[in-house]
Amino acid sequence: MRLAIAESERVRGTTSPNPPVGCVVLDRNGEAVGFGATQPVGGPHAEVMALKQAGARAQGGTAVVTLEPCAHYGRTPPCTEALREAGIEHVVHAVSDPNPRAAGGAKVLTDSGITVESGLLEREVSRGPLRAWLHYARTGRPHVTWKYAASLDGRTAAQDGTSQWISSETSRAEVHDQRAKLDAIIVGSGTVRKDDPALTARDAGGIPLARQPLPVVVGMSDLPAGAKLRHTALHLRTRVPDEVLDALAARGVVDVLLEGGPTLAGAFIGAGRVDRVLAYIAPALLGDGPAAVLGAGVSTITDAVRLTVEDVTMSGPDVRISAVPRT
Ligand code: AOF
Ligand code: ZN
Repeated sequence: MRLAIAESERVRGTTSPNPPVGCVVLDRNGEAVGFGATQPVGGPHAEVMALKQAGARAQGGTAVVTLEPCAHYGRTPPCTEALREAGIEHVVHAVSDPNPRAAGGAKVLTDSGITVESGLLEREVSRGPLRAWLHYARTGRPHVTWKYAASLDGRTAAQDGTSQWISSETSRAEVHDQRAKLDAIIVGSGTVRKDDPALTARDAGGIPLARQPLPVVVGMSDLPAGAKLRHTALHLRTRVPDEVLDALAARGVVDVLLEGGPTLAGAFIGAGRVDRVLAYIAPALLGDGPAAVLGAGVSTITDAVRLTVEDVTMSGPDVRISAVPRT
């Protein structure tokens, strides 16, 4: 399953609105003979890719998949059929498919005499590669990660507004890698005026990576004539988070990064539309600079948006914290 997760990670950012699924086929002796991951929409699912590589060695073997194999004719035929035809005798999957159109694969497989085991590394998969898609499948809305960098005292800039570079080079490189695996990045039009970001994913040498997320600018005002995003971004003239998310869902966007600024972050937090907070905290104190969030609707301590920390990791000299709202 760890190998299947690694396969799925490779295609993250290329499959939406379908899930990035990974699959490994083992032959009857338990040797890994086929690896596969979901292809872009309309293309083969992970199981079909792995079976193709395994060829005749799949006969009597096991398929290990991060998501329950689909049982439906969608844009592609059911994976349950492909597994049966290849002579697979055992299927192990991590997460059950919440999509009512595709679900039921486990039962179809069992009914045709294949043994099925569900739930292996379910937590890793549902928090990792399938997290955004599971949220999208259950709610119909894209999954929103709000990312920010701040000083240890929670400031995102100095008093005079200067903010380059609070976080370390390591953290910034990490952010570029993440961008390449996303469907879209949202910023407010205020950030475009202030910082003129390109929102591209770049390597250490500043060269754009092959895979680029859709840049999205949110706000009522026009973008400045010379802005880098003026001709590349989708400009949504609203400040209402659900209108933004509906417009993105309609374009098949599943996994979104919200990058700023503080007013837009406040609007999403206040509307309950931040599904994960990713904070890069630099060991610096800025004193009187602006805060990371404005107007999240918290006026007294009992209104605080309480989170649960999922992960804390050092990112160079910075601390990276991943936290999710308490349910
Ligand atoms: C799998 N393996 O690799 C993926 C699955 O329109 P289709 O035919 O591409 O089907 C899309 C649905 O199939 C998607 O919403 C999800 O429920 C499931 N995705 N299933 O067996 C895969 N990507
Ligand atoms: Zn399938």
